[in-house]
Amino acid sequence: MAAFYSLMETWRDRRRSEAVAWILVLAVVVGLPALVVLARFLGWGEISPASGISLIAGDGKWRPEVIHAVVGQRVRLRLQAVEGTHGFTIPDYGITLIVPEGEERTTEFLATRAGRFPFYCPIPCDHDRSTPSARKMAGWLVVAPRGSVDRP
Ligand SMILES: [Cu+2]
Repeated sequence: MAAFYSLMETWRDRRRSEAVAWILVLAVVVGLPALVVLARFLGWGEISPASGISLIAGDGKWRPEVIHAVVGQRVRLRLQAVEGTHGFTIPDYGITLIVPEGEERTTEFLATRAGRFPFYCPIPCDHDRSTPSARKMAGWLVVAPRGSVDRP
């Protein structure tokens, strides 16, 4: 009889651990995708793979002078200095780098805030010397709100 009870006990324990295992499997199989969908829905994190934007410094300008992104987008900037050594900074996004003449640099950032953010060349290059007070080689990063479609 004792052996029978012991067997029943083992069977019940096994049923319980099986149930726990199933709950864990369900949590991963159903819960994880649900969490991802929820995250997208609530607007956490990125919405798309990196979008690449190329900027070229030369002739006293960074071109293009306006670059676009959407909140939630990861933006990869490719910066080339074809004439002179220049810098590139978007202070609001904490981006600053120097691009030596004839070289290129890349940087990535996640567009987290909508708005218009100035960029410019922060180093005293030739174009700054002519009019020291003006921010030369300047332009705008325009970040549209999430979900907007009016982008180039
Ligand atoms: Cu410059």
